[in-house]
Amino acid sequence: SETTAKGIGIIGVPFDKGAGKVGTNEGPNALRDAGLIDEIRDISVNIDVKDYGDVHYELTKSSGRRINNLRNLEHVAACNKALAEKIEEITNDNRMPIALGGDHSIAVGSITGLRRKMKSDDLCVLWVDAHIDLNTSSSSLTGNMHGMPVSLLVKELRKEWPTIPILEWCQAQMSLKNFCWIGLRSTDYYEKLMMEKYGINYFDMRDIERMGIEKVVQRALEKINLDGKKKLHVSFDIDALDPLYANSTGTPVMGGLTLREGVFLMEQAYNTGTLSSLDLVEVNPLLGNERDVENTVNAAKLIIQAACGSNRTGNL
Ligand code: 5AB
Ligand code: MN
Ligand code: MN
Ligand code: MN
Repeated sequence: SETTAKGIGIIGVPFDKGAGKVGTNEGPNALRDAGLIDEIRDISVNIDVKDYGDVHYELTKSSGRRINNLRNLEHVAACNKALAEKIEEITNDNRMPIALGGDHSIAVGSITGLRRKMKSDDLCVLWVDAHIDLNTSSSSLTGNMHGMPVSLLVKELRKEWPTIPILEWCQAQMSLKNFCWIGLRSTDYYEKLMMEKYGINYFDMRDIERMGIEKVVQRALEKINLDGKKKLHVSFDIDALDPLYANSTGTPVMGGLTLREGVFLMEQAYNTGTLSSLDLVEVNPLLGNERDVENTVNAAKLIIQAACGSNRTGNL
């Protein structure tokens, strides 16, 4: 396929300032220490993986005006601005970027970086999550920006936001029509209102129960990429998985995807030939017991490997 990048580019985003708990900043190194990079290399002899290291950022001097209910806004803005530039660099190198979170606020930088290289309508997003992450500064009950990334990226919700000078570079040009969610089971009241108002595309855990994961993935891709001409970004929040497999995360919700469903979803995304980038977020090695951390990291690795074309039958 013409969209297939020459190689893979890993970028770590050791960031937790968008979440309510500390620890997702340890995510990238937990994945690397568990052998992620070599395991991707083992997928096939001609796979070409480059580790771009971690995103570093410096706080820009605050614009002065404080925006209500956005915890650590300066950090979230600065980190994502730096990430967007890295993602742009990786795509310029003709590699598929994989952003290792970090909390889910990093999707703002990762999707903004991708979108700079294409028309907004040429990109579609599969958001795999227990949560819909559609809050605004006025609707959020927590002020945690990992619950707000989508609303910062889409034009439909631009009017719900005050002007935020330090986020000016994030232009909110995506459309909700190009997003589809899988795995939902915990949405806030205001988020549900928006889901209705904008006719948002989603498949929640009940849909997975009824249709099975294969149909759900197929229908989701039909909704956002019917002719397969768009590039596909998958933003995978590890809390989409059931806490049995991924308990080391800040906002676990029972009754989630099995690891097999998560891996299958990603295999099918890869098989479209349109998969062109991935976020794997919300792994928090400081939460849970030793076994939880091991399970969560291993689950995340399997999801990432599936995005790189690993095949459970065994690769040639
Ligand atoms: B995650 C909640 N809706 O806004 C909020 O893990 C949870 O990136 C957000 O999906 C969860 O704080 C954010 C209550
Ligand atoms: Mn979540
Ligand atoms: Mn999320
Ligand atoms: Mn979470």
